[in-house]
Amino acid sequence: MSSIDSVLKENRLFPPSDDFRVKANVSGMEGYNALCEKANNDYEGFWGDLGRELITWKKPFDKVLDSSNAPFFKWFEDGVLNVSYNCIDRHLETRGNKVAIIFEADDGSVTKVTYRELHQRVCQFANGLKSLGIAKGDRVVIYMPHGIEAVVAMQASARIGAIHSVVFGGFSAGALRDRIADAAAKVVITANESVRGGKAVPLKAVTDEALGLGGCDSIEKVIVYQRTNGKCEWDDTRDLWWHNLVKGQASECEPEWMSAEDPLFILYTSGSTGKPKGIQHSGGGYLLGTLVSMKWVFDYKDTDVYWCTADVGWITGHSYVCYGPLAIGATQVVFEGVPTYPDAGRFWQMIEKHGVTTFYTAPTAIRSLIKLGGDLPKQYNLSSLRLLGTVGEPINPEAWIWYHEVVGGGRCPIVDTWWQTETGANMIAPLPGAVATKPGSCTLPLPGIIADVVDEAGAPVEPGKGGFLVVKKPWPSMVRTIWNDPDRFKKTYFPDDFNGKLYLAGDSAHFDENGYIWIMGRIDDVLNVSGHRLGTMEIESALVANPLVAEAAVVGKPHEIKGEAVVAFVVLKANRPEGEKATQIAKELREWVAHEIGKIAQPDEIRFGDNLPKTRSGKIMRRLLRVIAKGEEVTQDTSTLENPAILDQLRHSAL
Ligand code: 6R9
Repeated sequence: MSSIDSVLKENRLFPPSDDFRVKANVSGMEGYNALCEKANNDYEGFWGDLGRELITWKKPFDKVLDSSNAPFFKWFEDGVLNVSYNCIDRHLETRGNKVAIIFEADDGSVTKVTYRELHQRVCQFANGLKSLGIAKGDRVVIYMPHGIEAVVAMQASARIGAIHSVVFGGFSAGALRDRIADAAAKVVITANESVRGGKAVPLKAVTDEALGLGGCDSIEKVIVYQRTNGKCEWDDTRDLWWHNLVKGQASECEPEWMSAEDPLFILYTSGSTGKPKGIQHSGGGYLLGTLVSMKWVFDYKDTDVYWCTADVGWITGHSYVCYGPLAIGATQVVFEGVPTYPDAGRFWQMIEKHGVTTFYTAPTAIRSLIKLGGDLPKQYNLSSLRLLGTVGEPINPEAWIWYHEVVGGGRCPIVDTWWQTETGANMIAPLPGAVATKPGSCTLPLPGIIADVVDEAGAPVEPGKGGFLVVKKPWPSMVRTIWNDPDRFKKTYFPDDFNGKLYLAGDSAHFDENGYIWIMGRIDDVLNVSGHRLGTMEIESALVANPLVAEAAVVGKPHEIKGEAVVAFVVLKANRPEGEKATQIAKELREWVAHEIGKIAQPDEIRFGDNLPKTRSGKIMRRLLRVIAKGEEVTQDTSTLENPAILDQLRHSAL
């Protein structure tokens, strides 16, 4: 990939300024090394001390780590806590009147909520859920617009010990149905509509459609937050308004006291097969991961105004909107809209307006904003910023330098944070007052995270050579299992290839001569489109579910803004279409995929063929499809192909 080649040449180092280093929570490489050494000498002692220091326990734990049933590790299991108590109640005495959330709606209107007000809202909604019979261990699906109520719904679930499963508001009815059914949820919390970029999305109508698809018999109630004046269908026996549910509810709600190992949430993510995986996290370890990273990676200070732009529908919105910032007592901005509405200056205008100090976003957003207005940040006063972050995909050095210079005024460290839905919290990232940054590299693992790059045999590879990114020891915020599928958990993350001992991240990576880690991309059939994980198999199954389609293969190709674009090779049941007809069917198929999965999965390019390149044993040669998608010449040996002539046809059929 060309972006990776250019990344490889990057060697500039950006050490923290003296001023930043002196004030940082982890100061200088001495500070970083001391923490690493402590973790190396006494791993459990290291995490145990952090667990006691950063979490408020109802009953403290005695045992730190239980590996007796590896890879189903348990952390702090005999400790008792409530995550919502840690995010809200424990701040009331000292920070009750501090603003917890500065919410900016799509239209620019602002609502501020203090910790005391948030406590009241969460308690009332939690009592509302309880009045419906929702209790510890029940699953609650949240399909909501990004905003205060989504955070309240998640916190309220955590408060009563229910397990939430947030489904991103851009997913389709089919995707929502699958997640409701897999989790056997009792309730869906949604809104009549969401608003993004001035456009309304009918979330309630999609929910109705999802429930109508079948398989959702577990659902007893649908709670609807009224976000707009838009009308929606209503089923009196099943649906109830959020405002009616909370009316008259007490503003106190005793938290459910939980074992640290009780599940906190499930979040579905794409993998190598067509079926998304329900990644299951538990309360204690997860909370600790978010807190540690808020402190070390985001160098959290009480005076900060923190803003993570991710939607709560993704893991980044869970860890760095709903949980981490609240657990540490921060004031944070929550933004409902999109970076380009009403224009590409929205982020910069909001940073100025709210005095944001810490800004965390995705490389794809940065790249699109450069393209739409590389000089726009200069029109705003961004002097409040002191720290910048990125997440979701590798950042190309050009975008990094622009972010550093134009947004950060050359003075803000950039934390390029590598982590995953499965890891729960940041894993590899520069601690900004210690580690010198290098554009394009996520640099060094956090203290206590034992990451490595290994070959097929599990042996470490030398610098410059690519290999599998692995984690060698369990860590507190790690995935506990895949909901309903412990075998898949084991096979996917702790495969026998490495004796079941190493956590396999699914990314390839290499070390450079400074010992810094560079992420090269996924090793499985997962695409990273605008920082979102999409399984090629999921898109293929959606395509072949269309009555016109006989066969489909999906691959990625590099894309300037999205990182990767989706390319679908399609064989129809009827003859290969040409001209107008081909354009028309391609359009239909794109709409079909949007309807089956969501707009984010729509193929950017569709290529019709009479067939797909296959080996004599019938395997689709995806390697060749990738080359064709990139528009490159096929130089590989094609002698094992059943039908070599197909390559030429596919090369010329892009739509
Ligand atoms: C947090 C999140 C995880 C996958 C991961 C990797 C890619 C994430 C990255 C990065 C390079 C970074 N990824 N952060 N690649 N540099 N800083 O994105 O979770 O949606 O589960 O995706 O994203 O490929 O394996 P998730």
